[in-house]
Amino acid sequence: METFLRDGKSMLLAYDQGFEHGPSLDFNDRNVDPAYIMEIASKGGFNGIVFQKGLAEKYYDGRVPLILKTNGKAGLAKGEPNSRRNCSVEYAVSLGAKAVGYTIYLGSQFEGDMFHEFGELQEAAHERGLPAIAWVYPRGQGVTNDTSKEIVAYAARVGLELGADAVKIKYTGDPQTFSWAVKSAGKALVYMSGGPKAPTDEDFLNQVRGVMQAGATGLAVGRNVWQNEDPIKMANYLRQIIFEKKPVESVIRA
Ligand code: FBP
Repeated sequence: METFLRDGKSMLLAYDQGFEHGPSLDFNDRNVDPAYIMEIASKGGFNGIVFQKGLAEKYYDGRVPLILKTNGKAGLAKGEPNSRRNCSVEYAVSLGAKAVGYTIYLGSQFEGDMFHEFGELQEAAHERGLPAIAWVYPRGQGVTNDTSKEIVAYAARVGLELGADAVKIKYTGDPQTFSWAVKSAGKALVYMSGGPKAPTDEDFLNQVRGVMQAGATGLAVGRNVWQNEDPIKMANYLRQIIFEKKPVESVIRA
């Protein structure tokens, strides 16, 4: 994961929501354009950008290390979530990827299929010297509260045991409970998944500060950056909290 770290910390920009949620739910006239997101990743000082292969083929320009997301599901189908691979490690490498990503829906009826596919992906990635990042999202018939201390720690642990170099998990809401997830992840690095845009910048920054206080490596965020009126300003705030460990008030008032 070295490629994506600065002083052991990291800030990644995620942009697969057009696939996961559909463009009408999350995008406006500006952020519907992947070239705009590439610009934010570069100017905002992000340590990596997450694209599906179609966006990587047409918009990735090499300015920021690429994480190729190798599976995904659209938001229209009902029922138990399943997400299958749509890109090989070889093809990801040919597009310039320095890591591969994969979502596992822990608790779904189909979790076994995703464990299996992630296992294959992780081995193929490691054979080529690439890290494998697991988005582990508890979801489906076995899950009632996907942000409880117990379930988020379980997600982190499954990622570790499946050989993920890093896990991307949801925030539990406070540093104390999130630190149990970080401990459970062991040597797998922990990234917080951003979630829907918070009501204010301060609300989101408080989450990020809590995540870092809990010992996480950083965050892999989408909507809270590129839905912001001023994504570069938000990126500047985030860098100060993640890398300089500044408190939220001093960052916002500076
Ligand atoms: P956000 O910061 O916008 O939540 O992005 C993180 C992410 O993991 C994306 O990679 C993915 O598209 C999205 O969340 C999935 O969200 P969910 O499945 O929870 O609706």
